[in-house]
Amino acid sequence: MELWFTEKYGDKVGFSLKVKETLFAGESPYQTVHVLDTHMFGKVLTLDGLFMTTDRDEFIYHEMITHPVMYLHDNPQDILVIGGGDGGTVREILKHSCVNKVVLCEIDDMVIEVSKKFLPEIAVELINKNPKLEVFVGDGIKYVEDSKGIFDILIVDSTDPIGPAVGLFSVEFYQNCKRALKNDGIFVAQSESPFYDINIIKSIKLNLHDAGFKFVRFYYSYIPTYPSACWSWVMASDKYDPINDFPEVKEFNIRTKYFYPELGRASFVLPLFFKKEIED
Ligand code: SPD
Repeated sequence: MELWFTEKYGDKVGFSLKVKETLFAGESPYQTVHVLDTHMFGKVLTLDGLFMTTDRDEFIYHEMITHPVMYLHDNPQDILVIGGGDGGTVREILKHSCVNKVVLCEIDDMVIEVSKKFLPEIAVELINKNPKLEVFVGDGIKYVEDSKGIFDILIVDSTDPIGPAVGLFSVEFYQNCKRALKNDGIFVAQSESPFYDINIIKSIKLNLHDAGFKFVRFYYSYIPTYPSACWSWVMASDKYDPINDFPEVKEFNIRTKYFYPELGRASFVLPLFFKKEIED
C-alpha cells in the first residue's frame, strides 16, 4: 500500500510527497511534530501538518534567509535567530568567520531534539555544540522584549502565522525587534508565499513600517516544498536599503549551493504580480 503525505493549502489545493516511512510522530506542548522519510525529498520535518524543511531543498531556504543579510551588513558579529530550531539557519550563519556570537531562541525543544536525531546535516552545529552558538529554549517574543541594542542581525525563521508563531508577525513584536537591534542592525524574516499569501505580506510590510523601520524590502526565491514554490523574505533596517546598498563588489568566499552575491541582489527584483501589491 502506498503512503502519501499532503500539505493542504485551504481545501482545494495541496502538495503531496510519497512516504517510505514515518520516523517520528509526537505532540509537543506547542504543535504536532512529524519526521518522514520520503522517496524524493529525503527526510522531512513537518509541524502541524506543514512542511518545514526537507533534506533535498533546505539549502535554498536556509541560504536565502541568511546570506543576503550577512552580505549586506558591513560587519555582522552578534546574531539572534528566533525559531529555526532545526539548526539550518545557524549552520549558514556560522560559516561566516566575522561572527562572534549566535543566539538561537526556539520555543519547542522537541523540534531541536528531533532535528539533532533525524536531520543531522541540517542540525550539525547544534550537534557539534559550536562554541559561538548559545541555544535558548523559550519564548522568542519574551527574549526579544528583554534584549536592548545588542544584535547586528535578527532573523525570524518562524513557522507560518498560525499557532505558536502568530505573535511573531505583530507590530509589538517588530517594535521590540527594532529595540533589540543596534542602530545599524537589520531584521530579516520569512514572509510566506507571494502567490497565495499576499495579504499576509501586505500586513507584514505595514506592521514593520508601523514599528518604525525606515526601509522594508521583500525578496524572493523558489522552495519546491513550500506553497506555490514561490517564497519570500523581508528585510527591514534604518541604515541599509538592500535595493540601493547591496554591495556591487565585496568578497564572498563562503561555500554555498544556491546563494551568490549577484543572485542575492537580483532576488530583490520582484515579479510584477508581487511588486505591484506592495509598492509604496
Ligand atoms: N510554510 C512553511 C514556512 C516555514 C518557514 N520556516 C521553516 C523553518 C526552517 N528552518
